[in-house]
Amino acid sequence: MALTEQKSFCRVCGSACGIIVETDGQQVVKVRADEDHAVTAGYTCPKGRNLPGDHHREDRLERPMIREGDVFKPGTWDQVLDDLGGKLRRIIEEHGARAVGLFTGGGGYLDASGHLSWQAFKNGLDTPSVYSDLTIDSVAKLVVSELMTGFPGLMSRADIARAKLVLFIGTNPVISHGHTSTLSSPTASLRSMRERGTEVWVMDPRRTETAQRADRYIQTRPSTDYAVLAYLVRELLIDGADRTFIEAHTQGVGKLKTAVERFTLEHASAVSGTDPQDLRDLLASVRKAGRIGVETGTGITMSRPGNVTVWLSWALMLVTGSLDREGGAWFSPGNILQLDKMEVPPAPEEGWRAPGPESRPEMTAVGGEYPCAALPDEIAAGNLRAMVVFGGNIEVCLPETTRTYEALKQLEVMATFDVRPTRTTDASTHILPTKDQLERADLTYVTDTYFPVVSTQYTPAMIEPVGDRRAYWWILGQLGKRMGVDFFPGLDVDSATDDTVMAYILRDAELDFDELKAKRHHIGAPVFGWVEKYVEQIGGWRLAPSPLFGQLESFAAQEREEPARFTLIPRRQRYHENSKMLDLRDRPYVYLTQADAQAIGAAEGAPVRISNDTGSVERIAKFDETLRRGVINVPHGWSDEINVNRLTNTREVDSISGMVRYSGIPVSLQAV
Ligand SMILES: Nc1nc2c(c(=O)[nH]1)N[C@H]1C(S)=C(S)[C@@H](COP(=O)(O)OP(=O)(O)OC[C@H]3O[C@@H](n4cnc5c(=O)[nH]c(N)nc54)[C@H](O)[C@@H]3O)O[C@H]1N2
Ligand SMILES: Nc1nc2c(c(=O)[nH]1)N[C@H]1C(S)=C(S)[C@@H](COP(=O)(O)OP(=O)(O)OC[C@H]3O[C@@H](n4cnc5c(=O)[nH]c(N)nc54)[C@H](O)[C@@H]3O)O[C@H]1N2
Ligand code: SF4
Ligand SMILES: [Mo]
Repeated sequence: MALTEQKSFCRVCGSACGIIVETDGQQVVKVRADEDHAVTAGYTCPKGRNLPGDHHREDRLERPMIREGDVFKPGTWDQVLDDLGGKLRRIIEEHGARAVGLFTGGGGYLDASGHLSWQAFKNGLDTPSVYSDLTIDSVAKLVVSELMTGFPGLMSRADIARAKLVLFIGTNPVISHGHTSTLSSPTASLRSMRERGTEVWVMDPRRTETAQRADRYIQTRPSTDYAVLAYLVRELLIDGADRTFIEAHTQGVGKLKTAVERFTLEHASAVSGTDPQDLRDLLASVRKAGRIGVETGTGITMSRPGNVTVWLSWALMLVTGSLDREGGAWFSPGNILQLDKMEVPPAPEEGWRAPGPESRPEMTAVGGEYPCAALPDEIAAGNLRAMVVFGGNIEVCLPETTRTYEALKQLEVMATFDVRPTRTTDASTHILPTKDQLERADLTYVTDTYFPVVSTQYTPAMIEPVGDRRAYWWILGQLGKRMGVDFFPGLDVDSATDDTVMAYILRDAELDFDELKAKRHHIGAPVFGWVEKYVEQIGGWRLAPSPLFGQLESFAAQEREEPARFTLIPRRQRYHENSKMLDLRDRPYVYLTQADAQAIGAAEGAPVRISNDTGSVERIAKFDETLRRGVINVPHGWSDEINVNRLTNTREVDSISGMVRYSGIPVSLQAV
């Protein structure tokens, strides 16, 4: 048989690298980088190249199933959807729509029809019980955008092609390929940035792979970077700020000045545990650069001062006249999302506050979603009786695993879309096997605004789906018939194909589907100045919105406290993506410095118990001298007893967003 080669793009992570898929009939033989790809230009990582192995894995899900007691019974789609539709309908009749919740994770939003289906389900049922990775990942960015611009969901990204200085804080793109803004071929990108004369700075408690390729690195203590940013803003407001920009485009500079007043060099370096000379040098470099770009990641958004740190990173870019400006940072409007064409009333300075989950009165809904941390309480209170999981591994990714997993098992219905069995599917009542990425046509949809240029890609399916796997849109469309809900108004789900669904997603976009399908990739250059339209409506960028000002004030007391002896922070690894591809190469270690290990009498390769008030986890010790003393990594992705989320909790959440804390967790360590 002859090998066939087709172009596609990878969806293991949001970076959407161009790939060439070699197939022999229905056998996927090899995936390699597409040298001609306009953005990723011949780059892939080992996860993308592992797609053939992942597709042909032995334990894949191929049949729809219903659980009866402890066993899963395969059925036909008619049987499984009749049963599921009937049960969901009854629960809604008896308890209202809010009793049916939904969640989407990486197996949902990285599939265009998965994301469409999650939105369709939420809109079709009109349930407020909406959950996603947002409130266990990046919600700080949404909050800051809403408070500072009146418009939620604007994610800034450094103008890497022109900025004279780029500062990476709590993000390690060499491994992750970026947080809400991707850095394609990260090593090559960093190299060309430096060759063009961009100074690259990194702040992180770990000397990361990105830090090792930077000009300068500052090893901050976890959860304290905001102090460094506040110091920079304070000093720039005294000398070096872009007065013309501040005057013309911002409001609240006096309030910002008050907010950062306490962050003298001495205070900032004491709080962040850094050498004052490093901070002085950074300030000098920022002054010299003029405009700068700041990139933040999960090391920030998962920490207690997440909102405040993202805010001060924007404030720093505003006082230097860098935000929405060439040579600073920009916002991608996206070809599909078209953020620049939206007509939305601006949010007030306090932000939009919608009622939150009833069982957690201190929480509000943010971005139309309930915080994930509320899930176990909502189930215990009987408010939530069914969950439909759109490609999430919620046993692994949610906080306080023990309690959350027990709660999930109490649900009357849990229907999960996935391609392989997990502890989440184990706890489900209905399993809905979905087309994997090689089996479906797709678009870069949720990731529309993530790329280093304005970029949208289309791919056809590479092979036929195995077994009874179906597309999200088909499964949901058929379920809708059983529930009496038209989830996709204007789309005939009996005659539709993946392509007609892609065209349906693009129905309001200027981008024409047939054109995109023909050329596969639509690219535009970075665009500057368009966010001005939104901020002018509110009288300029809000430099110091009250809720953020309040949070910063509230940290003052804690700044004088002694840090915990051991602090856990998150870290992404090269060979797995959250809970995907764990079998490829990475092993579930606890990473710590040799000195810290010796201090507790642990040897490399020996088990160490990590514990706190929530729970405990045992892992094999691995020395890592890139970590700051007292800081440890217990990477996430693994389930059950070694799941790091046995150490995280559903109580200590952010007061504005309900975001869970996954960074800066005090723990104790014991050699076992
Ligand atoms: N302690 C701690 N917890 C964390 C984090 C952390 O750093 N530390 N990170 C958090 C973050 S940022 C995130 S985004 C979440 C991630 O949490 P999730 O989004 O739940 O995690 P993933 O493992 O990426 O994927 C979810 C599921 O999608 C399935 N899947 C893969 N491909 C497909 C497909 O094509 N179709 C379907 N239907 N399913 C598919 C996978 O088999 C997997 O079971 O975890 C969060 N949890
Ligand atoms: N290979 C791989 N790539 C991935 C993923 C994966 O699991 N594996 N996951 C994907 C997902 S879901 C996401 S959300 C993105 C996340 O993308 P990133 O946010 O870039 O994630 P990380 O690579 O973990 O980088 C976070 C960094 O924050 C640091 N950090 C932790 N706490 C603090 C702190 O308090 N201050 C500072 N300054 N730094 C801190 C950590 O040491 C780490 O280096 O990655 C995506 N890409
Ligand atoms: S960085 Fe790796 S996992 Fe992410 S899209 Fe590219 S090849 Fe796929
Ligand atoms: Mo994430």
